[in-house]
Amino acid sequence: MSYNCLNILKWTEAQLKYQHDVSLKQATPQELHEALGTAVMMAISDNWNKSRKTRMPERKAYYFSAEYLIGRLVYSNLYNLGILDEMKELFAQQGVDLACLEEIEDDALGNGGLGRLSACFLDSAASCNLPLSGYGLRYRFGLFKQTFDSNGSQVEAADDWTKFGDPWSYRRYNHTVKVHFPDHTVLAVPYDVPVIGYGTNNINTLRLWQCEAESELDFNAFNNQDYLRALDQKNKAEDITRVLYPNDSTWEGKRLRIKQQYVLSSASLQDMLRVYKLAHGDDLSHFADYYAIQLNDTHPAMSIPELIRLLMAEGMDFEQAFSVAQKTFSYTNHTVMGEALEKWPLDLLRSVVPEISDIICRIDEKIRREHPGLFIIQNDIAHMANLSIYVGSYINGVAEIHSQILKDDVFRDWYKEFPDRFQNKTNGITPRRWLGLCNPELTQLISDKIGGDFLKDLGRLSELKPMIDDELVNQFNAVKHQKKEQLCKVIAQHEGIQLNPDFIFDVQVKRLHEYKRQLLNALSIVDIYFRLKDGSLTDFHPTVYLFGAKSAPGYIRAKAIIRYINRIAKMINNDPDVNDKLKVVFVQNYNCSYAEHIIPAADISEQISPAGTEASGTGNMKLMLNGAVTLGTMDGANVEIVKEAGMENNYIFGATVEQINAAKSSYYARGIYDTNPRLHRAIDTLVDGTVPCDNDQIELYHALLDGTSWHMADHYYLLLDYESYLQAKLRANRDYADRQAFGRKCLENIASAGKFSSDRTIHQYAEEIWHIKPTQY
Ligand code: 26Q
Repeated sequence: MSYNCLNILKWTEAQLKYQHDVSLKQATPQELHEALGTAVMMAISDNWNKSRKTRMPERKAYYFSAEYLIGRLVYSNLYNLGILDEMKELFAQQGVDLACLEEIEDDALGNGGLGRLSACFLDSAASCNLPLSGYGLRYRFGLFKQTFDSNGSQVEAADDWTKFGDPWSYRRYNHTVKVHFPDHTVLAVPYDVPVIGYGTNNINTLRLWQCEAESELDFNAFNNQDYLRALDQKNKAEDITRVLYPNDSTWEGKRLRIKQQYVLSSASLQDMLRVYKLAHGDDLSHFADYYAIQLNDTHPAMSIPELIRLLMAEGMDFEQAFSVAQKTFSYTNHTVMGEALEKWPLDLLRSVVPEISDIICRIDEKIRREHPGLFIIQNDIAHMANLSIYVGSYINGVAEIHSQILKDDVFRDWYKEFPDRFQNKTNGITPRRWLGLCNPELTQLISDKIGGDFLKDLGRLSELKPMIDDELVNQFNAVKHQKKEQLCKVIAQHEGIQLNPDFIFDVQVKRLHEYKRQLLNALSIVDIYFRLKDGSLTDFHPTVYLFGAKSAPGYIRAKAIIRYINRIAKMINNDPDVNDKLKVVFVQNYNCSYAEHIIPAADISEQISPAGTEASGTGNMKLMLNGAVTLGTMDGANVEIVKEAGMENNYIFGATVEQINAAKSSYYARGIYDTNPRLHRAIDTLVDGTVPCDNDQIELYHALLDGTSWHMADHYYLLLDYESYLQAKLRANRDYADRQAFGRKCLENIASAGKFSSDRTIHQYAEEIWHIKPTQY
């Protein structure tokens, strides 16, 4: 495999001339991006075609996901092709700095962890030569862009990500399929995105569906009435893939969401059936021999009844079709929280997808007959997770503790009936984007030590362990300092705030949710602030607390937390008494690209959800891999992180799952508030005017101390874990003073991060669920 960089440069120039009539130097970053993208697409086309053709006759896996949080593709694609540095060099010779492409916006067709996981999996499968294709939706608007107004409130703006074109996909109109609803039929038009493997010729495909109206012809109607009706039809079709639902970890039962899910399901399956027939003929009874489908949560679970429907339309009987579906599908669960499990009212389902709801009813009758006590439908509500466990080969959780909770608790009755179906697949992250690309300095340092291309075999990081000595620690600390300097520039530019790279960088970056407890972090910062002011906290190393998070636009409490943190930040950052010790920054519009700047600069990784709530987390892995210590609870993948890297190299605090369960029935948050004067004082800042107060903050205050009609006080146990958290946080802060000892902990974490490569995860899916093998042409 070798790509001719000079050709890519020439093609880029030609594209610029042809498309925009500008030279390399005249081109805007957007024009340059489009032209370079097009040139790269030309360069890879032979390999892409060959990859597709070799895969035709083989057994393959398909990843069905409503979300792909891909991030910015231009650098990662050049990186995976192994030509990023050379292309930078070539452009530099032409007087063009490829750093200008930092302006290009992310492909943000996902919310958070679940969407980013899909993207990491695709990268890993392509890099490991595994035959995995992705199917998803091409939302016209991705995840909203976030700014803060002068009150500190989140303001959302539409993410018009294709405004300057989308060079990284081909519209394949010839593979368009029709999807039927009772009142209209829409076209699902596929856009193919290449998934370029790292260190291999293999290129996989992500196929994203975009809805369009069937009858463009009507636009030629002479009659004005017809024209308007045609426009209505056009909007009605395009509405379906107009926007990504900006929720994360909460479930919203919306009609349009059913339509999205059905389009994803039906279009993808029709496409697979077409390819199946080409490769294997018309006998569909062997469908499951060639194809495995992974459902990324229940969002695409309508694929189950839809496959049964399609197979029956081809002449199979229900039992046969059921059996094929059962062999084909497997389901990954990403949450233990009841409110996030999808449950569709049957009448709503029937009005949007009547045939699907009929088949779900049939499946419900079958399970009630064959497995008394289990159900899909209860009180006229269809439980999509139940459907996915029943009509599937395997169900898995995404970290050991999470998979255990699924068996013990969430799906207890199902585990009793189908114990062999339950598996664990601990999440992972692609080390290409999350180390090689975002932290070339650390990558170089590691490769100087252990040699070879460890990004393809991350387990080799353990070879570092015996090499950790004073010199390596000094080198690591120097790299960390450099990454902090770089981040300071980015933050100065984006937020207008000047930070000092000699501070500790304490980072909490993730979606804003009550269970993730950003408010706990904020309260501890307020407490520290008061202690610094009254002089009771003396041995404190200067620290900047960094937040990055988007809130679902309708999530009032989450938005109140953002506002509160911004107000705290303003107070602290403007207080000369503490300015040489304490800063708080909530960056705007946290996304993949911002993460690529923040994560390499972090010293401390805040992973502070109450035990038993975060299914896995993946940011925790990215931060570990970049040499941050974890300040966290025994939750999600944190448990496995400290198992790998050692308790002594991380800062673990708080109640365990067992302890929380034991405390539950007699939990009295206000009792803790009454007996902890410092916590009392910190919580009071929500309402006492220390910072501007509003009704939503008052509501937050009461939710912590008094509860609501639907929840006990302090549902996420902030007060329960508070003192233990603060002590761990202050201990980490003190430990930082010994730069050798602290740097050693960071390196121990890096050396133990091998397990968390998504290459490992994807191999486990391939072997234990999909039964597919790597192949190369
Ligand atoms: C559902 C219905 C209607 C509207 C929105 C949704 C919806 C969308 C996204 C529900 C949930 C999500 C996202 C969930 C998610 O990101 N879960 C995270 O998945 C990660 C990958 O496995 C885990 O690491 C995280 O712990 C988990 O929170």
